[in-house]
Amino acid sequence: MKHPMAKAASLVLALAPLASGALVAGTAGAASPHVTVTMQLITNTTGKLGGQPKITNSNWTVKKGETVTVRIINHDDGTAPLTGNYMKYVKVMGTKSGKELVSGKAVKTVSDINIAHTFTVPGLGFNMPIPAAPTGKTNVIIATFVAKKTGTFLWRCFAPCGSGSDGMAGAMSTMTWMEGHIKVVA
Ligand SMILES: [Cu+2]
Repeated sequence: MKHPMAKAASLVLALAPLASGALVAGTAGAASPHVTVTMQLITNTTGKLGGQPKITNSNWTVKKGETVTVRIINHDDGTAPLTGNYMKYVKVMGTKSGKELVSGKAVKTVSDINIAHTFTVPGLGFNMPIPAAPTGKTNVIIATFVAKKTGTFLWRCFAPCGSGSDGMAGAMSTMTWMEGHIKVVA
């Protein structure tokens, strides 16, 4: 299926050649580089894990010290409340403002019963709880951070949104579905 963002993405990629492999919109600030990474949280998936949720554009690269805005367009109206040690991920962590925007509203936390997924990078102390979208609609979750160290960091979702008795199999244990890598380069 043709990605609705494809046209816009190729345009901005042409403007932001530094941020390879990502849907990145560069702004031309000379002093402080700033990129935007856009991911989509989709549920109309096919194949072996068909029907399970997936975060698109799951591997991307940014530069140490640049300001990165992560923008997640969430199409998933289902919830998967956090459990056990993962309950801490109801909180927004590691963002510049200590908050994230949920469809324009700044929040520090998302109520557990409304959580659909998380976008969590433990190695960077960064966490975005993703509330379920209104039925049949999308919500957009936006947060900004600065990567302060180089390396390759695993991100993952900590909401039990996959298959199996605990919801942690299937998409939840499959790279590029509910986990991926962020590379921070010098
Ligand atoms: Cu998830």
